[in-house]
Amino acid sequence: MSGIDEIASAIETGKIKLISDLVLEAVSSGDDPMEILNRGMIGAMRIIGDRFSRGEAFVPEMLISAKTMKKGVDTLKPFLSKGATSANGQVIVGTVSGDVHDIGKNLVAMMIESAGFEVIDLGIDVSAEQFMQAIQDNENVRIVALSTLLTTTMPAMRAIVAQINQLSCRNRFHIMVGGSPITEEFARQIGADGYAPDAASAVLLAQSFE
Ligand code: B1M
Repeated sequence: MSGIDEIASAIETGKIKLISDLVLEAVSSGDDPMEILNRGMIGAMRIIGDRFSRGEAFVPEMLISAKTMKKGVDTLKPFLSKGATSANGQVIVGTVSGDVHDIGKNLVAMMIESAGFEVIDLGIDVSAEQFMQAIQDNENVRIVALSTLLTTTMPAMRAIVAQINQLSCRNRFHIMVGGSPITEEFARQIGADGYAPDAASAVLLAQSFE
């Protein structure tokens, strides 16, 4: 089994104690960190999600896989990201109210940070009021980035974007949205400025706003 396959298997089966060593071994044996992330980690989360959909895995399994992935991403982060600067301005990031999924949002935050933006991460279950307070508190905000993974919280995303769109300082920043149920069409309908399907595209979108 290749190092990347071992990482995928460890995430699928929630081998949290093994994951850091597996990631470090894969990196030192020359595996590309982006390939480790995309094929080893994100691929494994897709598999556990499909098993959940078929009734073959349950919330505790999803949770332990998520914890294993987080630990793996923490180990991989120094090899992926160049570290924070605020050269390109601030980006407020959060998962919308009602939704606690944060792995995708964290990846988007990490990649955007490594592209030279200062990230202000509001975490999960973030309300319109919290987004708006952060916008008011940070003068150099260039982008507000909202994530959601649940179809049931898409209305919350719509409502939050609608409220942010009422702010008098709205022309100071762009709004981008993403997450597995989100589409370009939905982004346009709710009044966001852009949609990105994955973390790498989120960076390109953020840079295109400059
Ligand atoms: Co949840 N869950 N979950 N879950 N979970 C999904 C999303 C689901 C698709 C599983 C399934 O049914 N196959 C399903 C949603 C179905 C739907 O809405 N149609 C689901 C469900 C139903 C639920 C619960 C309701 C289950 C329950 O309790 N019965 C519950 C909801 C809790 C809540 O939020 N209120 C729940 C709970 C959980 C856990 C807590 C156990 C755990 C999350 C832990 C955590 O995040 N800390 C969990 C997990 C792990 C998943 C799956 C398996 C994996 C998600 C993930 O991390 N993927 C997921 C199945 C799946 O996605 N296939 C599932 C890896 C990650 C890198 O991808 O997050 O898509 P993703 O991010 C991508 C892109 O979407 C994009 O870039 C990222 C990187 O490329 N992206 C953006 C994301 N945000 C972006 C923002 C951007 C741009 C791009 O700009 C701002």
